[in-house]
Amino acid sequence: PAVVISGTGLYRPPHVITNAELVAAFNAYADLQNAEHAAAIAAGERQPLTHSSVEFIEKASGIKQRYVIDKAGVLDPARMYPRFEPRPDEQLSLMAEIAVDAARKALAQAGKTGADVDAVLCSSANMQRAYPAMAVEIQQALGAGGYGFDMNVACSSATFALEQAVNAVRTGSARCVLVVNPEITSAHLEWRDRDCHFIFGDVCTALIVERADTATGADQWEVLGTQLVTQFSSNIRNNFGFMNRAEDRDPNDRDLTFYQEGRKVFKDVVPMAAAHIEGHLAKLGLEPTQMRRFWLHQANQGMNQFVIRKLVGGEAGSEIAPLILDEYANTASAGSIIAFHHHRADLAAGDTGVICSFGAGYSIGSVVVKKR
Ligand code: CO8
Repeated sequence: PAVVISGTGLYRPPHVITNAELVAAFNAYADLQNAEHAAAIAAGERQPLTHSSVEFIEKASGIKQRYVIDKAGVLDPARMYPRFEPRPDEQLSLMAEIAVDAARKALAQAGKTGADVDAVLCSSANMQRAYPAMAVEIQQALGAGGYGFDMNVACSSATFALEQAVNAVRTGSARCVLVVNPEITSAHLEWRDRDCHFIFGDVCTALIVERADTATGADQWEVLGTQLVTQFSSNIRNNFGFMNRAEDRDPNDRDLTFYQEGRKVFKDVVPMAAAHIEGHLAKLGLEPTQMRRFWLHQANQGMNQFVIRKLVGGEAGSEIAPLILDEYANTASAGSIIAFHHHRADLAAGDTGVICSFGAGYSIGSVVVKKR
């Protein structure tokens, strides 16, 4: 049967951090560190920390601001990460809370309620806990039936989950699937590292996937095809995990949060993503130039421009490949879904486009959709 995306939803955190605020906090942190280690720096035993700059961030990435769930902790130069209150087991967890918010909006758009959902996929670059699965908590909070499970493919978590959702509906394993991507990136970003402190923002996206013959919403997108690929690389990595305690690791060790070889990633992703999209479209008998829109992963403005140039030979104007990273920064797996959420209303029935993520792994997932 034909399968459609019949609704999208977005949870946007209440606080904005501008680049100017971010850089001021980082520079204050660097000054504090340099004062604390002045003797070692003077003796040549330690390198001083250098200041960050708004101009660098905007030129290198295109990011102008980011949304975060907790602003005070991130901007406190004596802390430099968010502060979250631990919650009792009886209370809805934070990740589930933002997922439920995004899910309700997606359900409303699809004209559905939680009771219509019979599978929940919670897919994101980081899970708040080991178990029980976040998806099962979200399923209960929404009054959904069926089953739920968590999955993680870093920045490609949303597109990889979309393929699982489409297949579940196609095979009859579920009739209506909720995919949620709660990305609390502020908790795994190293805000004390000038090379990457500007990269991420918090958000949650939700998608409803169902059979076309049960869909009643006004805005339906038939899924023409999905294609996934992975290729191992440590160029984007985070070694946080359940074995850290047994390894006697310090939770502040640099490799227990996000780290990357940004230049190498940039170089690898452009040819890999362009070839992936081209190959996927060819399998469907389609050409890149026939696509009305590319909703691409939102990590770097320049990277998306290169991918589009390779695909269609032209500039990546907002008409072809809308950017949301200026406002949201990199939101891991949610980025391409935010672009799809905000930038599809102007397309007409019959128009086609590609949702495509690129992420750690490496991982690339593309979903070709057509407006009904
Ligand atoms: N302020 C001022 N100066 C700075 C700062 C700062 N905050 N940070 C670095 N600099 C300086 C450096 O010291 C360096 O100085 P010098 O030239 O004197 O040595 C200079 O600026 C250049 O530094 P970089 O080479 O590190 O800077 P880049 O131009 O490479 O920009 C980026 C850094 C923006 C991170 C860039 O490398 C990038 O975006 N890379 C792509 C990777 C990416 O987007 N990562 C984001 C998270 S991972 C993700 O979302 C998935 C991506 C795709 C996965 C691939 C799947 C196939």
